[in-house]
Amino acid sequence: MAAKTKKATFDLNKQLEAVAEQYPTLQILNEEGEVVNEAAMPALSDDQLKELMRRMVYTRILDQRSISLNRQGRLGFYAPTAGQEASQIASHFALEKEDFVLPGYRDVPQLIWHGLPLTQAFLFSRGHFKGNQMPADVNAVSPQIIIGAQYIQAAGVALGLKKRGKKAVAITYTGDGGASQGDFYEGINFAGAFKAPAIFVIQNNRFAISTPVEKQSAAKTIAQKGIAAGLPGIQVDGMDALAVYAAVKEARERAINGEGPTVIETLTYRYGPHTMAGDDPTRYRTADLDTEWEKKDPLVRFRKFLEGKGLWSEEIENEVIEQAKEDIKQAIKEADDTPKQTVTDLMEIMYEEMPFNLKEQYEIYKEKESK
Ligand SMILES: Cc1ncc(C[n+]2csc(CCOP(=O)(O)OP(=O)(O)O)c2C)c(N)n1
Ligand SMILES: [Mg+2]
Repeated sequence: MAAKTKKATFDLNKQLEAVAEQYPTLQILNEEGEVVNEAAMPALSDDQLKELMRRMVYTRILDQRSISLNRQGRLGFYAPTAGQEASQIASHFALEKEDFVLPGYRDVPQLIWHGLPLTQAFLFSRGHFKGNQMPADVNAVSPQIIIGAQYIQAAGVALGLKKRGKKAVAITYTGDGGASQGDFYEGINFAGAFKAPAIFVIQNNRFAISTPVEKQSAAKTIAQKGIAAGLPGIQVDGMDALAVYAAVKEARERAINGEGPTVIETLTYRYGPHTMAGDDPTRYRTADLDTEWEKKDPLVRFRKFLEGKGLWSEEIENEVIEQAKEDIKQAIKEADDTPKQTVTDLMEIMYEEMPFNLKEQYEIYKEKESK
């Protein structure tokens, strides 16, 4: 007699769907720049709204110029940012100066708006050590290249802020690919257990280089990954500056009120290649998908919204563009004028006290460099 197969006492699909249902996408501005969620509207003054737009336009120009400079051989490593402005700039806009930023390699704009001079951002791109030295008043570390590693560091920094009684948060950014890494889970789990004031942003731009997000995980959203660690999560329209701002602002308030960390997934898209090192997006993305996302452009919809309020014009935008171009010209000149790094520079910044064997080598290089 054949053994009867036991039936599971739970419905897996129902379980997964019930979880996903709890993560609707927060949107405030639709693609036409119309407010579709008045209740979630953040309290931003007219000047703040204009400043947010100014930063997004400036960052788009910085991206375009960085791509050109890279093609001319005047920049090194560069990961394009166009398309992700709402996700990057509006999330940063909800922070305070004392907050600590732990970015990934695509998040140089947040560092710049946190106070990293453009010249240093260009030096970072060139692999110059000066690009990694944060000014004393900039609470940030240089962009992380190891996918997901910044999530564990952010948990630690946030715990440090808590122990010192600071009313500040640590914010970190990774991508959809980063959310598949072990470090991602370790970071959110630790921060949750210690109620550390951290904000974990996942910029889901649908691809980890060429791997589509559908192949990264069976989870229906990335936002829901927080719940197993006891963290609230929210999925946001990452092309909508107001929605991203509102989510991060609320997460920041929770964090500084001692309520612990939050996971925020922003649905976004990078228009350009993964980096300027040579991947060809046409081999893994369709033109239709590009067009679909370009219609959601964060600058277009925010511009329409501001124009509707009489806060923005072509003239203001052109002034921002000119200012950005001027600043970039100046900064790249300063980067060019920065002395090349030497072997002894690297040895000096690496150690507070140099080991004796390196001291010997140091003297040899000092001698060589003086010639
Ligand atoms: C631990 C680790 N594995 C692999 C890589 C190579 N790598 C660089 S970027 C990248 C994709 C990351 O994608 P995602 O997290 O979605 O971020 P995005 O580039 O889309 O912003 C990979 C696999 C790396 N840098 N570190
Ligand atoms: Mg990605």
